Amino acid sequence: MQRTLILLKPDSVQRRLVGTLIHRFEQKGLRLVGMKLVQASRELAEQHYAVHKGKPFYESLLSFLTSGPTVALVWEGREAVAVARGLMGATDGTKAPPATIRGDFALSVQNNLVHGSDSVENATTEINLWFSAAELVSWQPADANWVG
Ligand code: D4T
Repeated sequence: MQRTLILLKPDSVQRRLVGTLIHRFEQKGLRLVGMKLVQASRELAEQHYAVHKGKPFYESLLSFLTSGPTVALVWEGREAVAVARGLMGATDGTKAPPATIRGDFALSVQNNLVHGSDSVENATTEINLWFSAAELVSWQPADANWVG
């Protein structure tokens, strides 16, 4: 079982897409183990996007992530990291295929609604950045034998 961090970034909240986007992950069969609404600080945003420091879009990206509330989610399931990335689609909304989140709801590169961890290693780091251990709930879904 893998876990992955998904952020519904401020554009998801502003556009009232939170329920719709959570539904995408839920209906795939991923199991929700963490969820909270966060007003990201500059420090949290810097840590989250540390890999992009120095790139031309870095400052704009930090402004965007700190511009309003973000819904932070942890999903668990078989191959959760790759499965979630597949549900999201390509970074650039114009290149994301239909039936993906970005393909259906985004045209922008920056305002692309969701973040998803891109490796199991980064997922662990990012989950620890956004959540304390006490905020994550391990539970057994009643339909695991059917969905798993
Ligand atoms: P995240 O990390 O948010 O899940 O997005 P991706 O994995 O799909 O994309 P990324 O790491 O390459 O970029 C992170 C974040 O930066 C924004 N961005 C990216 C931007 O504003 N301008 C750019 O030119 C690029 C490449 C979008 C997502």
